[in-house]
Amino acid sequence: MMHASQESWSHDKFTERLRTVGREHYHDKHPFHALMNRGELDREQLRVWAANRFYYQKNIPIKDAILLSRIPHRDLRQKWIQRIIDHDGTPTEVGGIEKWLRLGEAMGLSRDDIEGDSLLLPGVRYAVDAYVEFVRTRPWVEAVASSLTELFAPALMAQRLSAFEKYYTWIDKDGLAYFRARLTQAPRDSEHGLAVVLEHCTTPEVQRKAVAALKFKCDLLWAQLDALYYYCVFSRNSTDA
Ligand code: AHQ
Repeated sequence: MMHASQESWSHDKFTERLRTVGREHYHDKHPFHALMNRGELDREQLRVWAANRFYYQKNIPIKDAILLSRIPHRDLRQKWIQRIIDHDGTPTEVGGIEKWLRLGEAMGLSRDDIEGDSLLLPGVRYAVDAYVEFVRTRPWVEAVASSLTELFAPALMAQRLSAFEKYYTWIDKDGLAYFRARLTQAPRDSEHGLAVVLEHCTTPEVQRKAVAALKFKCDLLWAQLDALYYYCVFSRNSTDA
């Protein structure tokens, strides 16, 4: 609903509105991440998390390819395509999806377990599918805005890496290569994404839709962890400490 009094936010004000969404809703604050970062997850719980997060990871290049096909600016596509390469890799370069499979193997999962979605929880599936559908159907700049959760990811990646290295020493350190790569890829991607959103969201209505897109994405990240928290904490007997 447009109010006549609404004016476009300055870049600083718009950026602050976006950052406030993360401060209030990003999934670094979810109880499941709190358990993980305190070293309180057992091996089975970590395996279920890794297998479910794989469904999110394998859909990232799919949503980025959909988004790429909807960006009307060649210079933006030239940058955005790097995200697909980062995850799918190349015939000579291991990408994020392969690194995540190796993380799962380092936790004792088989590639079939992971790629066959045998451990996939309904809530995770529907949250991830909602993300892909959002990118497929919303205006392309709102889809770019939804990726800005990565403004808040580097701190979480650093926290996660140190928790894994301190508490989950049974996981071979080489399995953590995915998180190390994100420490540089996430800031690069979110810096570009923010510049695109600031440049192309120029009316009060579109700016507010971009903030809503970021909140939507925070909610779908949160929903995945709700499903995992329920499964890991309430609905199974832990058999493998
Ligand atoms: O590993 C992650 C990743 O590759 C991406 C891409 C990006 C997007 O385009 O939406 N979001 C994202 C995220 C990744 N890891 C999550 C995590 O907690 O490990 C965080 C998530 C994000 O912040 O959106």
